[in-house]
Amino acid sequence: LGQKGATVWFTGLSGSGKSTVAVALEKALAEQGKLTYRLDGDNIRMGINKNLGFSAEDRTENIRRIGEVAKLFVDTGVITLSSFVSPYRADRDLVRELHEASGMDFIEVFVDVPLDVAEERDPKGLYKKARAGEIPNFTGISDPYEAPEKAELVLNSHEQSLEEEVAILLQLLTDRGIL
Ligand code: GGZ
Repeated sequence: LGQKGATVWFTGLSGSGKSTVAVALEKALAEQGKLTYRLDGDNIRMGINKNLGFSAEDRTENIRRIGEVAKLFVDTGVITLSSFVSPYRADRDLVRELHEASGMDFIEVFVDVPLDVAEERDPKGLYKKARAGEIPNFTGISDPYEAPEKAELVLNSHEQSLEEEVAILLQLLTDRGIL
């Protein structure tokens, strides 16, 4: 394949912009001829993890499996872009350890927007439902989000443009010897 794999792990609240940034990065990497794969709720929670919900135990298992899947992609040299709320620090740290124990790059990117910004966006109306008590254990409303303490990168998608964010990510991947 002639490229080094890595996992770029986006974490943040629902509506923080994780997937938007991942899609934009995927496009920029494709323009450089890089093979990428994007893991998100649509291809994971609908498939391999469709038996999991949003209890703490299920989120932990969701993230563990995604981490293992990401590793398989990295093993083949693919740059894997993962976008999940992944609210628990211990779960993200486990995925980091899984990667690092195999000499694989794990780049944690905290998509940091204030709750009120994410809630204002509410693209799927989920915050409104969560406030109304219709969705239990909703991250940020009735369930915790543990912000990263050692993320490789913090993006403030309410203050930075998508172009700026992609440029920063490409630079980071270059500095890490992945590009
Ligand atoms: C958080 C929830 C919940 C609850 C459904 N809490 O904006 P979205 O819709 O597309 O992103 C959220 C997604 C979270 O799934 P993840 O697999 O990323 O979560 S975790 O990493 O915590 O396992 C949201 C929707 O699913 N959603 N119920 N209770 N987000």
